[in-house]
Amino acid sequence: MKESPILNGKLLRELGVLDWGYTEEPIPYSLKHFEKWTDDSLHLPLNYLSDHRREMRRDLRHVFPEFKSALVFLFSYQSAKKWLLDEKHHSVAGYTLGFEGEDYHRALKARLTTISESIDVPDLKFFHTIDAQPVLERDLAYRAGLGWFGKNSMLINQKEGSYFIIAGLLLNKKLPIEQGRLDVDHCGQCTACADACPTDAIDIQTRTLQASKCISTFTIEIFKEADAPEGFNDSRGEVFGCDICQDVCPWNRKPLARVIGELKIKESFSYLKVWLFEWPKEKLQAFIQNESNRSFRKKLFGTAFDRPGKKGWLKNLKAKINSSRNDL
Ligand code: B12
Ligand code: SF4
Ligand code: SF4
Repeated sequence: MKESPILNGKLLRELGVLDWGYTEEPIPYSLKHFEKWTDDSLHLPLNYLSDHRREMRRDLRHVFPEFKSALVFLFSYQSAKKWLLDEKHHSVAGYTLGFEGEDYHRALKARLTTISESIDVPDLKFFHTIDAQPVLERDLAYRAGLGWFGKNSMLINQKEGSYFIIAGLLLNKKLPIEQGRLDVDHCGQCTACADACPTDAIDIQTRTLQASKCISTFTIEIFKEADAPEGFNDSRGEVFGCDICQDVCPWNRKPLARVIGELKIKESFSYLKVWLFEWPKEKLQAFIQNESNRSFRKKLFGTAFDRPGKKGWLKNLKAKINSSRNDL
């Protein structure tokens, strides 16, 4: 990770930052790709990408009018990922357990606040962007020199792969930091991600997905109403999110091989380990069936898992009942 007198490198490492970058550019370089994607309706059923917030994504000043620069951080979930790949479990996305079981929106907001408090620049204002804001965050990280857009559409960092969450601090001042140098494509002739995707969601020409085909959409975003995309039952038993197109990416091999340490889960979320790694599917289903939606969501509050609620979880588990991981 690079060093700067403005940022405390030791603190960043303690907070799980793999790398960081800086940009003064408010307009996404890949905007036309995003606009074509939504014009072609490839985002559906994710309507929040084409409503009034589509316009806001064109320029960071629509989100934070005082914008002059941004610091962008890559927060690791590599250790959770390594653990998940090594253990027998219900298959869940790595990010869900990457922040000690806490929902990353909450966990990273706190970490960004800690970072901002450590920056000693007078009258500096901060605006946090972590997933939920109308900001093209992969492009923000690209502009900050943190990686390239892989064919699986992930932002990939040459040294650290793609198992990280992108979070940004938009600032009202320029900082004495060199802007990131734009990375170039390192995918070459590889097509492993598109070949491995069980639902054929990836278009390697445009480096985007058909959102309606992605297991992540089906299991996290549209949890109640949709049918499983074709090919879902050929997956590894994904019950919450999907990392397949990252797990096969050669750029994630070295970073995972470097990971040491155990999976850390906060004491208050320790039940997750039991539910997800000790109970067989039938036991988890029966448990959820006996809960009211309210009490089930209350139990999961603060984790990444509460969003689909009882109905969504039962749908996710049921869709996999005949899968190859039926022995779980
Ligand atoms: C909507 C969304 C989804 C949707 C759609 C995903 C998609 N690929 O668009 C769904 C629900 C499917 C999804 C799934 C996941 N998501 Co998501 N998602 C988002 C969200 C909210 C918006 C993304 C978006 O605008 N997509 C529209 C497409 C067109 O834009 P894009 O993905 O940024 O792609 C850019 C490049 O591909 C480029 N581009 C496109 N074509 C071309 C062609 C060329 C030649 C070039 C050079 C560039 C280029 O332009 C695009 C626009 O900038 C962002 C957070 C945010 N605010 O940005 C997180 C985000 C993209 N997701 C993230 C994650 C972690 C995931 C999952 C791994 C979660 C999981 N395990 O289930 C999966 C991964 C699936 C995948 N392979 O993308 C991370 C990605 C981190 C990273 N390393 O890239 C983000 C950035 C959240 C965050 N703050 O960290 N997600
Ligand atoms: S996350 Fe899974 S379903 Fe979505 S594109 Fe990647 S491999 Fe395909
Ligand atoms: S699997 Fe291959 S093609 Fe896909 S993102 Fe990784 S390097 Fe690029």
